[in-house]
Amino acid sequence: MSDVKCTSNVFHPNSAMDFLPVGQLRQLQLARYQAIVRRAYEKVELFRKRMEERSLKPEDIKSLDDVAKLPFTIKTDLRDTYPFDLFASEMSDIVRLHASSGTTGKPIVVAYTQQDVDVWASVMVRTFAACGLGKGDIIQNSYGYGLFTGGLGAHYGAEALGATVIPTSGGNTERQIMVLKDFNVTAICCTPSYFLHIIERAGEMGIDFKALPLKAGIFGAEPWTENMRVRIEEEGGIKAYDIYGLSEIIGPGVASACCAQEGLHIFEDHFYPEIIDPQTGDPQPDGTEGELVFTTLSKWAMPMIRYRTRDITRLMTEQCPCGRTVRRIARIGRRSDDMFIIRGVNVFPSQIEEALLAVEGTLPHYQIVLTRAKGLDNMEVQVEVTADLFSDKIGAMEGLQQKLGKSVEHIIGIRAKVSLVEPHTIARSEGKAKRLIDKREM
Ligand code: DLL
Repeated sequence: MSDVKCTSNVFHPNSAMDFLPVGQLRQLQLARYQAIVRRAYEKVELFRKRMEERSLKPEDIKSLDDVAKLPFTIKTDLRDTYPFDLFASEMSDIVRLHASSGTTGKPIVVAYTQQDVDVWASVMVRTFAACGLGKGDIIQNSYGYGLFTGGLGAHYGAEALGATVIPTSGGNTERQIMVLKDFNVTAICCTPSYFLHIIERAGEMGIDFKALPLKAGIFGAEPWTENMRVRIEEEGGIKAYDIYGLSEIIGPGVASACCAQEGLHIFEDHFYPEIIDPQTGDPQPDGTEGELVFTTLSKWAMPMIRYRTRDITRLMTEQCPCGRTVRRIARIGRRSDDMFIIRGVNVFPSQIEEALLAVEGTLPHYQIVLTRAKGLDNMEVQVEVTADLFSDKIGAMEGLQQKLGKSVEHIIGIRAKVSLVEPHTIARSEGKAKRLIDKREM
């Protein structure tokens, strides 16, 4: 608590585990790791077979270093065992199912016992507390309710926190704005791109966003950049916190930003992190960028052992000014699988966003369109510009276009056609923004 940035640190009894001495935390993690491997071995056929192929028994996990011997679990394992074959509990002990998009048409299914749902609420309480919220806050939950884990995950956490939760779910932006304004909402939960849409619509409705009691946004479920955070904070007059999670592990509540807003603390007593080289699968030392892998240490209905998230980040081990001892992950800007290759160069949509937002006059609404003509790949970046600029002289537009082109080229190393479009021309999303349109025939 040495840093002035962290004066808003809110302590909630559930957060005690965030501050555990590291030695104690490692002991707890090992005991839980051993128990969950035993459970998965005894109850889940796919996992047992993979252990047997490696001549491994649960008792071979004697230290946390031994976990590197265990097989990985990947997204297609969930597709191949669809719908219920990874469950370790009887259906009669499962109180909730959620689903998320898979690699093919079928979704992946995830399950929770009552104990799992309780753990989920408790890690969401720790998330909200880390973001400075507590009893007395009025939380508008605009994550989608339904099969998506965002809505119900945040909902039960907000209730357990003792806050007032308004379950608006996603969509109907004008009603969202009415609720924000009339119900004295102090925090909103949604994707960062949807929040931008809300601010923009509120502006058109003549609402002064900064005059509202809203003080925090609990944003996640899609990659966003530090530039975008700064813009949201300026335009919304709020603190914008990054929260991370994935259905396979629990949903939201795996990791959260804190008052220091530098990286996201992992709730390590429930989710054991590793960073691996995405090509070789080899464990990487702390601080090295690579693919994030999680083992669920307490998830009873559907234990996940060494699940490869495809999210690229690094583990930050330096002491955080907020005082939490659990490790952090750096903001996740990209996945190992949303990468596209154009003219032999690997590109991530978040890199394009960064290039665009580095230039004044653009709005954070953009789309990347990939086409192929006569065997040549082309990339067009369509980006909305402010209304003032759009109505301005042709010269100014051309100047901006060139600047953006250079900025993109500077960051990704190849040229792209930049098209400036009027505000509101790019389709808005109420959930995850669709940034990439790949029209190439692969
Ligand atoms: O998006 C869970 C969630 C809901 C997280 C609400 C945060 C808030 P899935 O639909 O399974 O679960 O998608 C998980 O979304 O592997 C990341 O690639 C991406 N993702 C989630 N949060 C972030 C974030 C939910 N803060 C996938 N930054 C993950 C970057 C994120 N990417």
